[in-house]
Amino acid sequence: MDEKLLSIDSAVNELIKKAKEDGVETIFDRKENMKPCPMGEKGICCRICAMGPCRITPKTPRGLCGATADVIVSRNFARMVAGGAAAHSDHGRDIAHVLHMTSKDGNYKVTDEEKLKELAKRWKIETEGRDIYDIAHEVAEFALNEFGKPFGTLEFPPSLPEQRKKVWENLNIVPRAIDREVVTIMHSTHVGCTADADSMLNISMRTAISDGWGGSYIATELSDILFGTPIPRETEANLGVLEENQVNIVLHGHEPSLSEMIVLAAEDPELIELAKEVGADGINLAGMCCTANEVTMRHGVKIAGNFAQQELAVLTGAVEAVIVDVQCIFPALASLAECYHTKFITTSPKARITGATHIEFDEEKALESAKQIVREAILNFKNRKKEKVFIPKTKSHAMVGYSTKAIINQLDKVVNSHIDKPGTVKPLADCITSGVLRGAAGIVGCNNPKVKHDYGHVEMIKELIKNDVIVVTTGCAAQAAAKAGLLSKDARKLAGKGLATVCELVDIPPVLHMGSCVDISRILELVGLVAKQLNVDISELPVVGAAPEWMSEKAVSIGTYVVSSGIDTWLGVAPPVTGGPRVLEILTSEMENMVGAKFFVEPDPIKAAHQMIEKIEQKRKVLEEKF
Ligand code: CUV
Ligand code: SF4
Repeated sequence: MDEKLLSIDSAVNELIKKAKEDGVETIFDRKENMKPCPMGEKGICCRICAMGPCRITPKTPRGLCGATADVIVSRNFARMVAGGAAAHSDHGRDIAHVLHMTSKDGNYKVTDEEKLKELAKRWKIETEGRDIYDIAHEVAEFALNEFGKPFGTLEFPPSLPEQRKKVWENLNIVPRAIDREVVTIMHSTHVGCTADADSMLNISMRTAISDGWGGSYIATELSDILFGTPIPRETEANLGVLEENQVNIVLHGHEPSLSEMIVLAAEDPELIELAKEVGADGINLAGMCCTANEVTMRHGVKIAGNFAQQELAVLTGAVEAVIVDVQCIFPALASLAECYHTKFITTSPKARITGATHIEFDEEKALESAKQIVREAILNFKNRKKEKVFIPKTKSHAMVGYSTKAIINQLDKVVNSHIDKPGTVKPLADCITSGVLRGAAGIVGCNNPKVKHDYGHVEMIKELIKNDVIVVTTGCAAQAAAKAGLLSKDARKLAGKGLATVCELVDIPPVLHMGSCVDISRILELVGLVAKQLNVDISELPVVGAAPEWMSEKAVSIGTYVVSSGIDTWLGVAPPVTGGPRVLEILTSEMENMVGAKFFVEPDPIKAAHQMIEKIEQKRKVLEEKF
């Protein structure tokens, strides 16, 4: 196996080599030996009841109950959507609980009062003359109610264009309460319920929409209220951000309620003193996966790497603790950490891992809990084995923190205040209608060893910006971009003339880091606002999406809500639906007639980028006739 082929990131390849020398295995080794099940790959294996498992073959075209390939594939797909929507939305719910816990003297406070009041007004909660914390608690209760309210439909944010809502109404896919949609999928996929691919996919769309425009949107808005709405700031990315002479703590997972407290704890003078006592120069925090996105957007905490790099951080031998909460955490970290001095600390009852050190994070005593966890890391510094340490030199400069509000602030730089009022997305809409920017692309999602690490993200982004398509990014895609230097303002030199000019005038990089996976709601918000500005539906905009290296159920939910929102979406890895001809037909063709967008599958990121550009130009033609 040629190790050079595994990643475009030299830090990754160097550490894969170290793994061999150290005699430990990583995902890259396990991938070599894993032979995926061909049934599972096509989605035609059903384990929904104990009469099975049933597998669809030419000799057995139906399960014992009579379920066809399409029935089985569509149910499996729906359950992936449910898993993903549940993960994002439960994260949103946790954040709502934290908002409900805020008080003037507590660990958790309201940081963005303006955003809180805006949201309160939207939800018709009285703000006049009230204590900010009374408002916060009522907003939190309102949000919590969105998960399980018995009647009515989801409260949509004002960024959702009316036209889009009509599309959903006509298809009967307007979500009701968020939990209810997830439960409906679990119910409908139970043996003896939905046995119709079309209906199953409608239900999937409704659930996915409740994630993107519901659970995830709530997670983002409430996180901003609690911890601040991100503004542009500088950071660095890749394993080179780990420090030889400091206590290195890697923050991995998703919910900012934990990582925010760790950031605070790491600033505690007593703990910094303790770090010095054990012989370190200080405490160095570095993020991984979406937690990295959360804390870099709000504090500039450096990014250690993305999903495929979590084991490699431990392999440097220089990490005192990997602190995790929920989602995207390799169970492999437990046994790997044992080969080094690293403490692998789980904190959430929702994600306990055999072999890990479990220190439950108590939100009621958040800062105290966080300090205890940081102290564990510091005390572990003495166990570091110098001869086992290897920190790759590689790191890149990046700009992060482009919330919708931050983008609008940047756009204000070019507003001619005699004609237009500041504080809107009009300059962006103008750039798109005039053709200076051909369009926009959201590049999101994970790493997947089926794709050469980071290759899918980086090549696609480069090709798009070269062709004057502005890119917004979240998740592990954003981190791939950061490591490749694409989030730096310098990356303008890789952009086409139109995009480079816009970047210069507005003072932004050509690729904008908009946050974590739940922050894809920021992308929906931005796109929705541009559509409203132009009085068109989202599906009419020259806007596309892609997940070149996706792997999680969350990504299936995301893909489904992005397409349901009217944005054509390219996947670099085929979802397990190829065994269901009708399912495939709906996802890759018929959805276009239903919601104005569909899925494309293209493993080659450059080919995919050109398909995306072609789609953008098609949409432009129609749009230009309107203006
Ligand atoms: Ni939530 S879902 S690997 S961390 S983007 Fe990264 Fe993002 Fe996928 Fe997970
Ligand atoms: Fe087999 Fe039907 Fe049971 Fe699935 S639900 S395992 S297809 S009998």
